[in-house]
Amino acid sequence: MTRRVSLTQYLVEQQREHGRIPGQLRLLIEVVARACKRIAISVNKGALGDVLGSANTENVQGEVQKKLDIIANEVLIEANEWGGALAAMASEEMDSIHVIPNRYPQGEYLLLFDPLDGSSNIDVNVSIGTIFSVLRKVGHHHGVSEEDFLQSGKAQAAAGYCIYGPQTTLVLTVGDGVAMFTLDREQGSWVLTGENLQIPADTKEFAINMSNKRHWAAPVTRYIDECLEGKDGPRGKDFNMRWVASMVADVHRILTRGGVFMYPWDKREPDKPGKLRLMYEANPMAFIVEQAGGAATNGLQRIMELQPSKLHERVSVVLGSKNEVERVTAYHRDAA
Ligand code: P6P
Repeated sequence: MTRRVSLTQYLVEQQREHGRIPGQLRLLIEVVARACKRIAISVNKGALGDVLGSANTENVQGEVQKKLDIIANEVLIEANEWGGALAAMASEEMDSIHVIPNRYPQGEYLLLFDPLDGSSNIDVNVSIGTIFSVLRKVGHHHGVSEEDFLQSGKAQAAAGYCIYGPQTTLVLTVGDGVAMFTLDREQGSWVLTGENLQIPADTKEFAINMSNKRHWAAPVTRYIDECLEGKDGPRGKDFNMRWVASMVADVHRILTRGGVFMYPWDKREPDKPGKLRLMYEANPMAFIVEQAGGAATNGLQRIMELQPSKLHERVSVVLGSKNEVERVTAYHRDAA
Protein backbone atom coordinates (compact mmCIF):
# COMPACT_ATOMS: atom_id res chain seq x y z
CA MET A 1 0.00 0.00 0.00
CA THR A 2 1.68 3.23 -1.08
CA ARG A 3 1.74 6.04 1.50
CA ARG A 4 -1.41 8.17 1.23
CA VAL A 5 -0.52 11.87 1.06
CA SER A 6 -3.35 14.38 1.47
CA LEU A 7 -3.48 17.74 -0.30
CA THR A 8 -2.73 19.54 2.99
CA GLN A 9 0.30 17.32 3.71
CA TYR A 10 1.58 17.83 0.15
CA LEU A 11 1.27 21.62 0.44
CA VAL A 12 2.92 21.72 3.88
CA GLU A 13 5.80 19.51 2.66
CA GLN A 14 6.21 21.61 -0.50
CA GLN A 15 6.44 24.73 1.66
CA ARG A 16 8.96 23.05 4.01
CA GLU A 17 11.15 21.81 1.12
CA HIS A 18 10.81 24.58 -1.46
CA GLY A 19 9.28 27.55 0.35
CA ARG A 20 6.94 28.22 -2.59
CA ILE A 21 3.65 27.98 -0.74
CA PRO A 22 3.33 30.68 1.91
CA GLY A 23 0.54 30.19 4.46
CA GLN A 24 -1.95 32.46 2.67
CA LEU A 25 -1.43 30.66 -0.65
CA ARG A 26 -1.77 27.25 1.02
CA LEU A 27 -5.05 28.32 2.63
CA LEU A 28 -6.29 29.68 -0.69
CA ILE A 29 -5.49 26.44 -2.55
CA GLU A 30 -7.15 24.32 0.16
CA VAL A 31 -10.28 26.49 0.08
CA VAL A 32 -10.50 26.28 -3.71
CA ALA A 33 -10.02 22.49 -3.50
CA ARG A 34 -12.82 22.27 -0.90
CA ALA A 35 -15.08 24.36 -3.17
CA CYS A 36 -14.35 21.95 -6.03
CA LYS A 37 -15.52 19.09 -3.80
CA ARG A 38 -18.80 20.93 -3.26
CA ILE A 39 -19.15 21.59 -6.99
CA ALA A 40 -18.50 17.89 -7.66
CA ILE A 41 -21.41 16.99 -5.35
CA SER A 42 -23.76 19.27 -7.32
CA VAL A 43 -22.43 18.04 -10.69
CA ASN A 44 -22.85 14.40 -9.65
CA LYS A 45 -26.50 14.95 -8.64
CA GLY A 46 -27.49 15.36 -12.31
CA ALA A 47 -31.18 14.88 -12.85
CA LEU A 48 -31.64 13.99 -9.17
CA GLY A 49 -30.95 17.58 -8.18
CA ASP A 50 -32.31 20.81 -9.65
CA VAL A 51 -28.97 21.42 -11.40
CA LEU A 52 -29.46 20.62 -15.09
CA GLY A 53 -30.61 22.83 -17.91
CA SER A 54 -30.42 26.52 -18.61
CA ALA A 55 -30.62 29.30 -16.05
CA ASN A 56 -32.22 31.48 -18.76
CA THR A 57 -29.60 34.19 -18.16
CA GLU A 58 -26.57 35.33 -20.17
CA ASN A 59 -22.98 35.90 -19.01
CA VAL A 60 -20.56 38.64 -20.04
CA GLN A 61 -19.58 36.49 -23.02
CA GLY A 62 -23.16 36.62 -24.26
CA GLU A 63 -23.50 32.88 -23.63
CA VAL A 64 -26.62 31.33 -22.10
CA GLN A 65 -25.71 30.25 -18.56
CA LYS A 66 -26.47 26.75 -17.32
CA LYS A 67 -27.79 26.35 -13.76
CA LEU A 68 -24.53 24.63 -12.81
CA ASP A 69 -22.48 27.57 -14.16
CA ILE A 70 -24.18 29.80 -11.61
CA ILE A 71 -24.07 27.23 -8.79
CA ALA A 72 -20.33 26.66 -9.32
CA ASN A 73 -19.67 30.40 -9.46
CA GLU A 74 -21.58 31.01 -6.21
CA VAL A 75 -19.78 28.15 -4.45
CA LEU A 76 -16.37 29.60 -5.38
CA ILE A 77 -17.34 33.15 -4.37
CA GLU A 78 -18.82 32.13 -0.99
CA ALA A 79 -15.95 29.75 -0.18
CA ASN A 80 -13.24 32.31 -0.91
CA GLU A 81 -14.66 35.54 0.52
CA TRP A 82 -13.87 35.11 4.22
CA GLY A 83 -10.39 33.48 4.22
CA GLY A 84 -8.28 36.65 4.23
CA ALA A 85 -6.00 35.46 1.41
CA LEU A 86 -7.69 37.40 -1.39
CA ALA A 87 -8.12 41.01 -2.40
CA ALA A 88 -10.58 40.16 -5.17
CA MET A 89 -11.86 37.50 -7.57
CA ALA A 90 -12.72 37.41 -11.28
CA SER A 91 -14.90 34.88 -13.06
CA GLU A 92 -15.99 34.03 -16.58
CA GLU A 93 -19.54 34.28 -15.21
CA MET A 94 -19.22 37.84 -13.83
CA ASP A 95 -18.90 41.07 -15.86
CA SER A 96 -16.61 42.79 -13.35
CA ILE A 97 -14.31 41.77 -10.51
CA HIS A 98 -15.69 40.79 -7.11
CA VAL A 99 -13.85 42.77 -4.42
CA ILE A 100 -13.64 41.11 -0.98
CA PRO A 101 -16.33 42.83 1.16
CA ASN A 102 -15.10 45.17 3.91
CA ARG A 103 -16.43 42.82 6.61
CA TYR A 104 -13.59 40.41 5.74
CA PRO A 105 -9.80 40.96 5.84
CA GLN A 106 -8.20 41.53 2.42
CA GLY A 107 -5.15 39.49 1.37
CA GLU A 108 -2.42 39.76 -1.26
CA TYR A 109 -3.78 37.28 -3.84
CA LEU A 110 -6.17 37.57 -6.78
CA LEU A 111 -8.21 34.51 -7.80
CA LEU A 112 -9.54 34.03 -11.32
CA PHE A 113 -11.69 31.14 -12.47
CA ASP A 114 -13.89 29.57 -15.06
CA PRO A 115 -16.23 27.96 -12.54
CA LEU A 116 -17.58 25.33 -14.88
CA ASP A 117 -15.81 24.85 -18.20
CA GLY A 118 -17.47 22.77 -20.90
CA SER A 119 -21.05 23.65 -19.98
CA SER A 120 -22.39 22.30 -23.27
CA ASN A 121 -21.47 18.85 -21.90
CA ILE A 122 -23.36 19.10 -18.58
CA ASP A 123 -26.72 17.78 -19.77
CA VAL A 124 -25.14 14.95 -21.78
CA ASN A 125 -23.04 13.61 -18.89
CA VAL A 126 -19.61 14.30 -20.43
CA SER A 127 -16.65 15.44 -18.27
CA ILE A 128 -16.58 19.13 -17.32
CA GLY A 129 -14.33 21.09 -14.99
CA THR A 130 -13.30 24.12 -12.97
CA ILE A 131 -10.18 26.09 -14.02
CA PHE A 132 -8.45 28.54 -11.66
CA SER A 133 -5.48 30.90 -11.68
CA VAL A 134 -3.83 32.77 -8.79
CA LEU A 135 -2.03 36.12 -9.19
CA ARG A 136 -0.46 38.38 -6.60
CA LYS A 137 -1.78 41.89 -6.11
CA VAL A 138 1.32 43.87 -7.07
CA GLY A 139 1.92 47.34 -5.68
CA HIS A 140 0.78 48.28 -2.20
CA HIS A 141 -1.82 50.81 -3.20
CA HIS A 142 -5.02 50.57 -1.21
CA GLY A 143 -8.04 49.06 -2.91
CA VAL A 144 -8.14 46.79 -5.94
CA SER A 145 -9.36 47.27 -9.51
CA GLU A 146 -9.57 45.33 -12.75
CA GLU A 147 -6.17 46.73 -13.74
CA ASP A 148 -4.58 44.74 -10.89
CA PHE A 149 -5.64 41.56 -12.70
CA LEU A 150 -4.08 42.51 -16.04
CA GLN A 151 -0.81 40.62 -15.53
CA SER A 152 0.83 38.20 -17.97
CA GLY A 153 0.53 34.49 -17.29
CA LYS A 154 4.14 34.18 -16.17
CA ALA A 155 3.18 36.16 -13.05
CA GLN A 156 0.88 33.38 -11.83
CA ALA A 157 1.57 32.14 -8.28
CA ALA A 158 -0.49 28.98 -8.85
CA ALA A 159 -2.88 27.41 -11.35
CA GLY A 160 -5.03 24.33 -11.47
CA TYR A 161 -8.17 22.61 -12.59
CA CYS A 162 -10.62 20.08 -11.26
CA ILE A 163 -12.12 17.62 -13.73
CA TYR A 164 -15.52 16.15 -12.87
CA GLY A 165 -15.28 12.90 -14.80
CA PRO A 166 -15.23 9.16 -14.03
CA GLN A 167 -12.86 10.25 -11.28
CA THR A 168 -12.90 13.69 -9.67
CA THR A 169 -9.32 14.87 -10.07
CA LEU A 170 -7.54 18.06 -9.01
CA VAL A 171 -4.40 19.10 -10.93
CA LEU A 172 -2.19 21.82 -9.44
CA THR A 173 1.05 23.70 -10.01
CA VAL A 174 2.76 26.40 -7.95
CA GLY A 175 5.65 26.59 -10.40
CA ASP A 176 7.49 23.51 -9.16
CA GLY A 177 6.07 20.77 -11.38
CA VAL A 178 2.52 19.43 -11.65
CA ALA A 179 0.76 17.31 -9.02
CA MET A 180 -2.51 15.39 -9.29
CA PHE A 181 -4.97 14.52 -6.51
CA THR A 182 -7.91 12.14 -6.76
CA LEU A 183 -11.01 12.64 -4.60
CA ASP A 184 -11.53 9.77 -2.17
CA ARG A 185 -15.30 9.95 -1.85
CA GLU A 186 -15.49 7.70 1.21
CA GLN A 187 -13.09 9.94 3.15
CA GLY A 188 -14.07 13.16 1.34
CA SER A 189 -10.35 13.96 0.93
CA TRP A 190 -7.96 14.71 -1.91
CA VAL A 191 -5.23 12.04 -2.17
CA LEU A 192 -1.96 12.56 -4.07
CA THR A 193 -2.04 10.25 -7.11
CA GLY A 194 0.56 11.84 -9.38
CA GLU A 195 3.64 14.08 -9.09
CA ASN A 196 5.98 15.78 -11.56
CA LEU A 197 3.65 14.87 -14.44
CA GLN A 198 5.41 15.01 -17.82
CA ILE A 199 3.84 15.50 -21.26
CA PRO A 200 5.66 13.46 -23.96
CA ALA A 201 7.39 15.82 -26.42
CA ASP A 202 5.95 13.94 -29.42
CA THR A 203 2.46 12.66 -30.10
CA LYS A 204 0.17 11.02 -32.66
CA GLU A 205 -3.02 12.63 -31.36
CA PHE A 206 -4.52 16.04 -32.12
CA ALA A 207 -7.56 17.78 -30.65
CA ILE A 208 -9.44 20.39 -32.66
CA ASN A 209 -13.05 21.02 -33.66
CA MET A 210 -12.85 19.76 -37.26
CA SER A 211 -16.24 21.27 -38.15
CA ASN A 212 -14.50 24.66 -38.32
CA LYS A 213 -11.96 23.48 -40.95
CA ARG A 214 -13.18 25.75 -43.75
CA HIS A 215 -12.73 28.79 -41.46
CA TRP A 216 -9.13 28.16 -40.37
CA ALA A 217 -6.03 30.16 -41.32
CA ALA A 218 -3.58 28.47 -43.67
CA PRO A 219 -0.99 27.31 -41.05
CA VAL A 220 -3.67 25.40 -39.13
CA THR A 221 -5.06 23.84 -42.31
CA ARG A 222 -1.50 22.86 -43.34
CA TYR A 223 -0.77 21.21 -39.97
CA ILE A 224 -4.05 19.26 -39.76
CA ASP A 225 -3.92 18.20 -43.43
CA GLU A 226 -0.44 16.76 -42.83
CA CYS A 227 -1.74 14.84 -39.80
CA LEU A 228 -4.65 13.49 -41.89
CA GLU A 229 -2.27 12.37 -44.68
CA GLY A 230 -0.77 10.04 -42.07
CA LYS A 231 2.17 7.76 -42.83
CA ASP A 232 1.90 8.41 -46.60
CA GLY A 233 2.30 12.15 -46.02
CA PRO A 234 5.13 14.40 -44.78
CA ARG A 235 4.66 13.32 -41.16
CA GLY A 236 5.34 9.67 -41.97
CA LYS A 237 2.96 8.46 -39.24
CA ASP A 238 -0.79 8.11 -38.73
CA PHE A 239 -2.58 10.41 -36.25
CA ASN A 240 -5.62 9.93 -34.03
CA MET A 241 -8.13 12.67 -33.20
CA ARG A 242 -10.03 13.52 -30.01
CA TRP A 243 -12.34 16.48 -29.27
CA VAL A 244 -14.31 16.47 -26.01
CA ALA A 245 -15.41 20.14 -26.22
CA SER A 246 -14.37 20.49 -22.56
CA MET A 247 -10.92 22.06 -22.48
CA VAL A 248 -10.31 20.54 -19.04
CA ALA A 249 -10.91 17.02 -20.39
CA ASP A 250 -8.75 17.54 -23.50
CA VAL A 251 -5.92 19.06 -21.43
CA HIS A 252 -6.15 16.27 -18.84
CA ARG A 253 -5.80 13.66 -21.58
CA ILE A 254 -2.77 15.50 -22.97
CA LEU A 255 -1.24 15.74 -19.48
CA THR A 256 -1.79 11.99 -19.11
CA ARG A 257 -0.66 10.68 -22.54
CA GLY A 258 0.44 13.61 -24.70
CA GLY A 259 -1.24 15.30 -27.66
CA VAL A 260 -1.79 18.73 -29.12
CA PHE A 261 -4.90 20.88 -28.43
CA MET A 262 -5.86 23.70 -30.75
CA TYR A 263 -8.57 26.32 -30.63
CA PRO A 264 -7.19 28.74 -33.24
CA TRP A 265 -8.43 32.02 -34.64
CA ASP A 266 -10.89 31.46 -37.49
CA LYS A 267 -12.75 33.67 -39.89
CA ARG A 268 -16.20 33.13 -38.40
CA GLU A 269 -15.54 36.09 -36.05
CA PRO A 270 -12.33 37.62 -37.51
CA ASP A 271 -12.19 40.42 -34.92
CA LYS A 272 -11.84 37.87 -32.12
CA PRO A 273 -8.34 36.37 -31.67
CA GLY A 274 -9.96 33.06 -30.66
CA LYS A 275 -12.74 31.56 -28.58
CA LEU A 276 -10.94 30.74 -25.33
CA ARG A 277 -10.29 33.30 -22.59
CA LEU A 278 -6.74 34.31 -21.78
CA MET A 279 -6.95 35.08 -18.05
CA TYR A 280 -8.86 32.10 -16.66
CA GLU A 281 -8.58 29.39 -19.32
CA ALA A 282 -5.47 29.77 -21.49
CA ASN A 283 -3.07 31.16 -18.85
CA PRO A 284 -3.71 28.56 -16.12
CA MET A 285 -3.65 25.72 -18.64
CA ALA A 286 -0.46 27.12 -20.21
CA PHE A 287 1.20 27.26 -16.76
CA ILE A 288 0.28 23.64 -16.06
CA VAL A 289 1.32 22.43 -19.52
CA GLU A 290 4.69 24.22 -19.41
CA GLN A 291 5.35 22.92 -15.90
CA ALA A 292 4.79 19.43 -17.31
CA GLY A 293 7.38 19.97 -20.07
CA GLY A 294 4.88 20.95 -22.75
CA ALA A 295 4.41 24.24 -24.63
CA ALA A 296 1.57 26.73 -25.12
CA THR A 297 1.40 29.50 -27.73
CA ASN A 298 -1.20 31.59 -29.51
CA GLY A 299 0.30 30.37 -32.78
CA LEU A 300 3.03 33.01 -32.71
CA GLN A 301 3.91 33.83 -29.09
CA ARG A 302 4.15 32.04 -25.75
CA ILE A 303 0.73 32.46 -24.14
CA MET A 304 2.23 33.22 -20.74
CA GLU A 305 4.07 36.22 -22.18
CA LEU A 306 0.96 37.92 -23.58
CA GLN A 307 0.13 41.20 -21.83
CA PRO A 308 -3.65 41.31 -21.25
CA SER A 309 -5.55 44.55 -21.87
CA LYS A 310 -9.03 43.34 -20.85
CA LEU A 311 -10.20 40.91 -18.16
CA HIS A 312 -12.30 38.79 -20.52
CA GLU A 313 -10.12 38.97 -23.61
CA ARG A 314 -9.89 35.91 -25.83
CA VAL A 315 -6.87 34.22 -27.33
CA SER A 316 -5.94 31.60 -29.91
CA VAL A 317 -4.59 28.45 -28.21
CA VAL A 318 -2.11 25.78 -29.33
CA LEU A 319 -0.85 23.66 -26.43
CA GLY A 320 0.51 20.25 -25.49
CA SER A 321 3.43 18.12 -26.68
CA LYS A 322 6.35 20.48 -27.13
CA ASN A 323 7.54 19.33 -30.57
CA GLU A 324 4.04 19.51 -32.08
CA VAL A 325 3.34 22.97 -30.63
CA GLU A 326 6.68 24.15 -32.00
CA ARG A 327 5.79 22.76 -35.44
CA VAL A 328 2.38 24.54 -35.49
CA THR A 329 4.03 27.76 -34.28
CA ALA A 330 6.72 27.47 -36.96
CA TYR A 331 4.01 27.13 -39.64
CA HIS A 332 2.38 30.32 -38.30
CA ARG A 333 5.70 32.16 -38.34
CA ASP A 334 6.42 30.93 -41.90
CA ALA A 335 3.02 32.31 -42.96
CA ALA A 336 3.54 35.58 -41.09
P1 P6P B 1 -16.67 24.20 -29.43
C1 P6P B 1 -16.25 25.02 -23.66
O1 P6P B 1 -17.37 25.80 -24.01
C2 P6P B 1 -15.02 25.69 -24.26
O2 P6P B 1 -14.86 26.96 -23.73
C3 P6P B 1 -13.79 24.82 -24.02
O3 P6P B 1 -13.86 24.14 -22.82
C4 P6P B 1 -13.79 23.88 -25.21
O4 P6P B 1 -12.50 23.42 -25.56
C5 P6P B 1 -14.39 24.73 -26.32
O5 P6P B 1 -15.16 25.77 -25.68
C6 P6P B 1 -15.32 23.92 -27.21
O6 P6P B 1 -15.76 24.79 -28.24
O7 P6P B 1 -16.74 25.36 -30.41
O8 P6P B 1 -15.95 23.00 -30.00
O9 P6P B 1 -17.99 23.85 -28.80
